[in-house]
Order: sequence, then structure tokens, then C-alpha cells
Amino acid sequence: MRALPQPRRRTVLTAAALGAAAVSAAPAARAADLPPAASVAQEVRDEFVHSWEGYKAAAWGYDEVRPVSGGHNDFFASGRTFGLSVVEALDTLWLMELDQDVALAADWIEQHFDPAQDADVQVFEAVIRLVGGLLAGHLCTGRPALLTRCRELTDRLLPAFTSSPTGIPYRYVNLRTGAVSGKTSPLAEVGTNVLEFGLLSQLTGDSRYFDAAKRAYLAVLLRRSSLGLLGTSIDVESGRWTDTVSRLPNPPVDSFVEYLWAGGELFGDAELSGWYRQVTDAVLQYQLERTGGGAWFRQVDYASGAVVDREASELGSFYPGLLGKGGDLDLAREHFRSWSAQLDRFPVLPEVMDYNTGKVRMGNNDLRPEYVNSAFDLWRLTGDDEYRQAGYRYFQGIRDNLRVPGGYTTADDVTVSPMRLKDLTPGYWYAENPKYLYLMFAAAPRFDYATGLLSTEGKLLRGAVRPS
Ligand code: DMJ
Repeated sequence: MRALPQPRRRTVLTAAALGAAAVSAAPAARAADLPPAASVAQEVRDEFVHSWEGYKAAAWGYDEVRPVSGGHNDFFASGRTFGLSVVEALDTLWLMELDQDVALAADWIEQHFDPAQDADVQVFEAVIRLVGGLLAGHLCTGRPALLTRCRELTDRLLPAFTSSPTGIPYRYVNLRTGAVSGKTSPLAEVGTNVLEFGLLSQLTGDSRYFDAAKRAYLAVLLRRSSLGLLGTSIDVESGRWTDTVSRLPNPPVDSFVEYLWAGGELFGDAELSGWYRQVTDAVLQYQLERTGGGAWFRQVDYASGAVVDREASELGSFYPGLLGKGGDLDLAREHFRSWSAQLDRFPVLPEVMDYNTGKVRMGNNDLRPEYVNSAFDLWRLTGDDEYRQAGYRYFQGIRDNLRVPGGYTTADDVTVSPMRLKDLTPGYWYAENPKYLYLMFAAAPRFDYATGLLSTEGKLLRGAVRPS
């Protein structure tokens, strides 16, 4: 049995205090087109409330709202609900000091959230959204029942890890029976759990959760190529790669490396930090290229380094923020600008493009938060108004194009005007996009700008990192 992960006692972001100072400092460097920070924060809060009221009116207690039709969506399993948007929204409501709704959401979870449903749930999604949301909700509100629900759920997810011969988790588990399925897993689904599981181990004194996360990471990292690169997906039972293309920072690998860094920071775990550095060095050596007017990351064969493709997914736009936090700040700035240049072409980002030719491969927009997550991270690191301007432009793009009377919706094609809209507010919207924007502009009294750590799903892991 491993030792329990220790709380970290130094700041997560070394220049975070700078970012916090910039919130309250006179906005001397503010661009003419950027309104005062407090008024942007109010605009963002109003828009979050607009979308939250839309969910409450049309889909309360269901996973997700369909804001155009007024319907609802089951995210995890047909005919089953986990009140996903309630769980996703809880810590955002708390940060925005919407305390009546904090009580409403927390009460709903205490009374109705059922972690033992007869449903095959995707382990990765259940961890980052539900386990993380319940943990964040517990840490924000102090309600013990939220931690109890969180532990019940995690105990039901654990067979995905413990019944695997390699320790690499199966993709699905039935919460009632414990039956596992899905034996080929992409890396994001293997490695995006050490924050939630490690924190749960700290809070409960039970090291099984952290141990499971570390064992899964180790099983993959032992299988790096001689270049130090990782493939994309792996056979859970044999440990053999099923896809040997290195696609970082794109999905479906993306947050595997994000959690190496964050786990190293949160728990002071030198092994995780070392793995982050080694994988990152290999990606920078073999995948970084300057082409198509920017700094991008090509896809390569993990063993030979041969180029396979030049694709950039919007999901990968979290990477400038991670590069900055990981110490590669110049490259982070350059890569962020490469993404920002795409917003000169489209008011909101398309899902997938060829960065070399500029050709859009998938024109939909899923209301994703990754680009504004990077803006927030880089603003915290540098205090530079460039990132607030980028955040505000992102905000205007979605408000002008994706706002509907029932909230905010995804779009089918962002390359046409007017955009063809779809009919869904993804649960992560309530956890992420408005939160990053709000924190960037609000000088939020409930957020510790020096030590606050957000998970890949934007969950505030409050109190997990102790100030030095
Ligand atoms: C969110 O669920 C999380 O940010 C996750 O890490 C991947 N991206 C989606 C939203 O795009």
C-alpha cells in the first residue's frame, strides 16, 4: 500500500500572485475595447445565470438541457439521470456567490443523486464530472453528505481499475453490478483521475483511490517508445498498444498529460512531475513545428517519429495553458497566439482543422472551454491583459452566436453565417467556460488566486493545496 498523497504546501502557479494583483490593480494597460473588469464579470455572471435558469426551467434534475426545444438529455445512459448539470454547476454557483442556488443544487444532490443505478457508465466521464463535482461541492459547501455520495460513487467505479490485470482501467463499469466492459482505452480515459482519486484518498484516509490512479499511470508510462512518446490507445488486459500514433496534445490523449503535471503539483509527487517533463520533452522534440502561421503539434508514429497528420482539435487548445504552467511559457504564448489567430477567421472555433492548410475538417462547435481555459491559465501566470482581451473576444463570440432564449447551445457549422445551431447545453458548460471568464475578471473573493487549483473539468479543488 502506498503512502497517502500529501497536501502540497507551496503555490501551484509560481506567478499566480502576479495575476491576483492584476485583478485589483488600476487597468492602465487595458485595451480601449476591453470594458472595466467588474462590468465584464457582471456580464459573464448574468450569462451564466441565463443558462442556469434555462436548465432549471426545462430540465431540472436531468443530466443536460436542450435549450432550443426545451427538452433534456441523458448523458451517461438512456433513461438514467445523475442530474449532471446540477453537479457540474455547484462550485460555479458557489464561486459566483449565488447562494440560494448553491443550497438548491446541494439539496437536490443529497436527496436525489443515485450512485448505484443499473447503468454502464463511462469511467472517465464519471470521474471528471461526477466524482470531481461532488468533491468540489463538498469542499466549497462543507456538506459531509456530498463527500459520502462521492465515495459511494467512486467505490462503484473502482472495479474498472481493480479487475484489470494491468491496472489500466476498463472504459465502462455497471454501477449496480460492477461488471466491466470496454477493453481498448484511449489514454485520456486511463490517466485523468489522479486529482480526484488522490484528493479522495486524502479526505478519507483510504489510499486505494490514489493507488489505483498511480498504478494505471505507471502501466502506460512503462510502455513509452524509445523516443519517449506515447501511443493513443491501449489494450487494458494485455497492455499492448492498439494505436501507436502520438497525438498529444489532441484528444483522446489530452488530459492524460495535464494530470501528470497537476498531480505532481497537488501532491508534490516527484514521479508524476518527472513523467510530465519526460513526455513533454519528447512531444516538443518530435511533434512541435512552426507552420501554417503558428506553432503547432503534428501527429507522429510513436516509434519512428514519422509524420502521420497535421490536425488540431479544439480540445487541444488547453495546451498553451498547460505548457505555461509546466514552465514552457514562451512556447505557451506562441501556441496560444496560433489559436487566437483562428478567431480572426471564425467568431467561434470549429472542432477540427488542418493547421497546415487551414482547412476545416469538422465545423461544429460544442461550446468547448479549452481555449478560454488557456487564456485564464496564462493570465494567472503573467497578469498580461492580452489574455483578458482574448477571453473577452471568446465571450463575445459565443454570446453573439450561440445564445438562445433557453440558454446557450452547440452549433452544427460555424463556417456559415448565421451559424446552424444544434440543441444542447453540455454539462461542462456549467463547470467551465463561464467560470474561467468570471475568475479572470471578477477578483472573486471565494477564489484563492495564489493556490486555487481547477481540475480538467474546471472543478475547484478548494483547500486541496495549502498556502506556503
Ligand atoms: C470537458 O469535459 C473537460 O474539459 C475534459 O477534460 C475534456 N473536454 C471537455 C469539454 O470540451
